[in-house]
Amino acid sequence: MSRRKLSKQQRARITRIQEQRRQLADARAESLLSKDPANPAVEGCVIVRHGRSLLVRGPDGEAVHCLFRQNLGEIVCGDRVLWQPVDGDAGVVVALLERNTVLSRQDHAEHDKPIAANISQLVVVLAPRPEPTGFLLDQYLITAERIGVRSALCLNKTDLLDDVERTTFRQHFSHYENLATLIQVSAKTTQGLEPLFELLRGHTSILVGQSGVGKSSLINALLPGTELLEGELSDATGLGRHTTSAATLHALEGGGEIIDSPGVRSFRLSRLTRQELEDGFPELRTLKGQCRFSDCTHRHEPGCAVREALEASRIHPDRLASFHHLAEQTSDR
Ligand SMILES: Nc1nc2c(ncn2[C@@H]2O[C@H](COP(=O)(O)OP(=O)(O)OP(=O)(O)O)[C@@H](O)[C@H]2O)c(=O)[nH]1
Ligand SMILES: [Mg+2]
Ligand SMILES: [Zn+2]
Repeated sequence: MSRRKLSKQQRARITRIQEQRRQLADARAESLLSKDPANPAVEGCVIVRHGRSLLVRGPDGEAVHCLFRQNLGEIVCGDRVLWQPVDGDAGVVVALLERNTVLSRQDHAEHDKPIAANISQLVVVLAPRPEPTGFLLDQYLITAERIGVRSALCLNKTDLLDDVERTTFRQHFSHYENLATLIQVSAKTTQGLEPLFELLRGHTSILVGQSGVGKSSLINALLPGTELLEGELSDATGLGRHTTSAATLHALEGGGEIIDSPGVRSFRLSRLTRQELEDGFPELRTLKGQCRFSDCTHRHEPGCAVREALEASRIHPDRLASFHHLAEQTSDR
């Protein structure tokens, strides 16, 4: 059942239960801290969050189970934290360090919900199956523009296509080549994996996209050691397939980190003003102030620089259609 359909009473009950759990988690964290008050706090990076507990990477690369003080806000994968070792091999996170970047999506109540922090690159994964939607891709690219990270398109499952289909598939996205790096790869045959490695080197990247495009498979191919874990998990669920449920960070050999994220059916942008939306499209941003009317909608006005660019093939019609679609949802419409 979707959140929206819950009654007021049900919502109040959920809020009450959540608050009780929060207080319980806080009490446990404080009780652990009081047992080992003298341990100095050390810096770490959040590998994954499961509800009210975290897996944090310690100074020697070891993974430590941590509780966290509940007044620290939403801690997510990729966050840098200070944690205090307690009780043998566990820890309590006592501070959240400043973030360089944060990737968020909107939840049902239209609140921004962080997904991952401190990323420097957003890699949108697409595959011939499930069929890609350009609209979702555009929303990711706008987000990357807005938070100031590099973006790339990774076309996976090329083994499912013959040579002609592969060329067609790539051509379908060729107009994105001005906006993002384009890579064709197969997690199954590992063809094209080397350029992907190069792209990721030295960056903290997040793989995003629809469920089933092969994000986790790509990470398994990049980091053969993790394959075992995925296989075990997938057998344990009995589903024969493991659907990622929480954003998880993996260290890459040779430097850099990669975050696997749960698949989405749709990605809701934060609520933007029309100007913010235009700024999310580099090809529109460069034409800023060049239309005859300052409130030009770029649909039918005379002297529209955007429509001129469209006619001169400097803007792709699908991108402009995406813009118009999204403009209908801007906050200052
Ligand atoms: N033929 C082929 N199948 C692939 C390839 N990569 C992944 N698959 C298959 O696609 C299915 C989904 O792969 P996952 O890696 O679980 O996809 P995901 O994007 O992580 O999915 P979520 O975790 O649900 O978001 C699995 O059955 C994979 O075996 C590929 O390169 N070629
Ligand atoms: Mg996955
Ligand atoms: Zn215009």
